[in-house]
Formats: sequence, structure tokens, C-alpha cells
Amino acid sequence: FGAALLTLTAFAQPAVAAQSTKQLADVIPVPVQAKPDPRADFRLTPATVIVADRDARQVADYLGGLLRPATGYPLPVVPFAVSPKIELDVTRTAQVGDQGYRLDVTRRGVTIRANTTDGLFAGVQTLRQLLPATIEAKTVRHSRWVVPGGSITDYPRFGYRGAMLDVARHFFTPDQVKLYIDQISQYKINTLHLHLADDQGWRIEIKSWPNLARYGGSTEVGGGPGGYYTQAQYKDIVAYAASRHITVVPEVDMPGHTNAALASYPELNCDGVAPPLYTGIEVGFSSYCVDKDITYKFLDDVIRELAAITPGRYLHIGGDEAHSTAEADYLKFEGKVLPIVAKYGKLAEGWNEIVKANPPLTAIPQFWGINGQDDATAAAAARGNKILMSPANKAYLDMKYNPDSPLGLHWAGYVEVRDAYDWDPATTVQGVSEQQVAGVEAPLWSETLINNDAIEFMAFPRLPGIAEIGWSPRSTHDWNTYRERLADQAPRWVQEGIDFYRSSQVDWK
Ligand code: TNX
Repeated sequence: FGAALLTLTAFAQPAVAAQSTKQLADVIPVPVQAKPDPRADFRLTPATVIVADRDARQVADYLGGLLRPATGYPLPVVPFAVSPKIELDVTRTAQVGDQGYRLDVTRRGVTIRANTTDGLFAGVQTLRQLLPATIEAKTVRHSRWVVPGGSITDYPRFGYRGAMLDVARHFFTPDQVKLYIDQISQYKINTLHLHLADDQGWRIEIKSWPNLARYGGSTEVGGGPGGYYTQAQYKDIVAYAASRHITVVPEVDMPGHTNAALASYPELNCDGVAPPLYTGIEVGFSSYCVDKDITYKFLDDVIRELAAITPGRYLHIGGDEAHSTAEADYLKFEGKVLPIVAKYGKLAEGWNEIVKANPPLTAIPQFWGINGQDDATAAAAARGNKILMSPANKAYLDMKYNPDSPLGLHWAGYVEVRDAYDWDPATTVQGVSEQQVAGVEAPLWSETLINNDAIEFMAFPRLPGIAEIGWSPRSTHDWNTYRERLADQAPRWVQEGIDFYRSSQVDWK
């Protein structure tokens, strides 16, 4: 009988009006406000067009590129049209700020409005998730492409929502980085921090110091061939990220985590002797020579060249785990480097140790501790620095999920899917409140990661949780509803070829 009923229902379906099985708020990150209207579902057909004026054209082309493979519909982008249409509009839109959007679904079409193209792009990511998971297929599928009716008003809790990829411990090619950019942009991540230099490798061409990349980039953890980005390749990654409305923040770590540079140029060492390249995973053994003038000539060149190829406002200058730099030297060093960043028109970002050096109030310290008490970071917040939250025991995507995880480290503990979701940036560090938080970032260190499967396994499903913490209002935070929305993402990841970790904490679809 059950089977017969099922058949009947399936058979009856084409006769009823288009009805979505998705709920309007069934999206990650969950929207600020969703008002469903079950009589207003919209069905995409071969006649649907995408309407966009000049301002919205880039986002419209991107949307067309997302929807055409699985639907097989032409979905032309046109300047104006009658329904059925998906209309994208950069226009004054109340309530949603410079990153939010308003999305309206009626039987005649979908309209996304925003004050900026960033906001439109965010709205497009919502629309994408409102369609069936098969929309992610790369070849034509026969499906009913229905969007649930109603209206969404949505904007982020924090302006800065980042992901970090460590391309120093293991090198990832531009195509591998672009794939990650596509994956994270679905969850409204708007910043990609690239960790470009560490003990094991220097990954960015610096024309005035060519040995950095050529020699310093020639290996990686485990002794593989490493690699580096030419400046042209780096600019191409930056442009690709921009097309996904993501800003790249490049990091060259200093004064520690610098063996690759020290190995490339003997004169950067206090004793004038270059150490060998390093392929292990220890930290804290290297330091630039704080008392040599050439150190600052070198860093001036590096920062000048990096600033010139980076359109974003921030350069990350590391500053973590400088265990081989005396405290007084550390302060002296940062006192000389922070002004170089400013000289080339950039604002500094640094790991939270940098607060010891009293950086300018425009600098963003990135908290990576595992303890809610950090008086130095709280003092920086009190002075006026906005803090970026990456608590290692919550936001570190390179931590193992549990003792059986085949990849990852566990110095900050095991981080299961629920752990990565169950925290609040406004209470992470005692004395750092909501208004003092710039946002959140999920770092992915690559000591144990060698390819995209490994990246995906660590980032999914934890990254969407951190993205939701960064975007959605605190009042929506709820593990039970989140885990159901997360379960719904699985069929999408299957279509996209994302090799995710099927945590037993979630009843996967
Ligand atoms: C600590 S987090 C580091 C990195 C390692 C990471 C591994 C931070 C600022 N420094 O050098 O890769 O742990 O989890």
C-alpha cells in the first residue's frame, strides 16, 4: 500500500502547482529573516531569463554559470525582460547594509536586491541553496527546479568572515586554491588568508630577492617538490577570489617561521650562515636577525612588492611563536616592521602575539588561543583594536575530529562538528565584546594535508559552521536546527565532489 501511495503521489505531481520541498530558511548560514509564502513558489523553466543591468552583470553571469549545467536551460543574461525571470538589482536597499541582500520569490520570478555587488553575490548563494541539490550537478538532470516562495532579508553579524589556507607546509597549485575559493564562497566567506611563507617554504615570487621562491620554495613538509606562485599567478588567484567576492589577505610570517627565507639568503642570518631547508613540522626554531639593517631592507622590499600586487587593505605579518626571538627583540622588530606596512599603504593583521608591540589601532590581531583568558588581547581590544577570532579548539580546521581521524593534528584537542559550531565570538576572550570583534576565521594548516581531498575532508563539515557563526544573528544559534540544515548540504557536496567527513553527530541525507 505504501509503495502504491508513493507511486500515486509521484504520478500526481506534475498536475499540482509547482511546490518546493525546501523551506525558505533551510540555508547555511541561516538568514536573518525569512517569511515563507507557500503559494508563491517559483519554477525555473527553459523560458527563464536572468535580468541584470551593467552593475549586476558580473554576478548575473556567475549565476548563469551555476544554473546552466544541471538545468540545461539557456538562461540568457539580458538588460530587461518580463517574467519568468531572475532579476538582480544593485539599488538602494533598506536594512541590509553593504554585504546583505533582499530576496523575493513570487510565482513570476525571483528578485535579489542589494546595495552592493557583494550583497547580490551573497543573495545568489542563498538562491542556489534554495534549489534542489541536483542543481550542483555538472551535467543535465531532469528535476523540478522550484524555489520556495516568500521573502528573505539578510545581512551579516560580522563584516569579516575568513578562511586561511597554509600553502607553505604543503604547496597547493593555483587551481587547487581556486577550487577551495569556490567551495568557501558558497557559505558567504569573504576573506581568504593565504599563509605564504613559513619554515618549510616561501611561496610567492619576490623579484628583488629571487632566491626566496626559487630556492626557499623548492620543498615542503615531507621533502616533496614544493612550489611557488609567480606574481602573475598570485594576481590571477586574487582576481579569481574577487570574482567570488573574496578578498585575499597574504601572510608572510615573521620574525619566526622564517627558515625558508634564512636558508635562501645567508646574509639574513646573524652568523651569516644559511641553515639547510627544513621539511619537518617543528615550530619556533627560526628568527630573522633583529639587529641587522639588511633585515629591514629585505622586509621593505618584500612588503613593497606584496603590497603592489595585493588590492585588499590588509597584509598579515604573522608574529606567532617567535620562540627564538628574545622579547625585547620582538618588540624592536615589530616596531620597525609595522611602519613599513603603513608606508606601503596597507593595514596590518597579525597573530595575537603582535598585541605586545602595541600595534596601530587599525591593526587586526588574530586570536588563536585555546583559553578564554588573554589579558594582552583584551587590552588591545580596550585600546581600540578589533580582534579576529580563530580559537584553535573551535575554529582550527586542521585539528583531528576524534582520535581516529586519519589527518590533522590535535595539540588544541579534538574538534568535532558540534565543537566547531558551538561557540560565540563575543564571549571567546574575556573582555572582548561583540563590538570589539572584527569577525571569525577558520585556519587550515597543512602539515598533514597534501591534496584537495584532504582539504575538503578537514573543512567540510566544519567550515560551514564557522561561516554561520560569522554571518547569522546570535539569536538563531541552535545546534539542533543547525545539524538538520547541515545534513541537507550533504547531497550538494556529493554533486560538487566535495569529499567531506560524515560525522556521526549528524543524520546525513
Ligand atoms: C600553530 S596557529 C601555528 C602554526 C601551526 C599550527 C598547527 C599559529 C599561529 N601557529 O604554525 O601550523 O599551530 O595547528
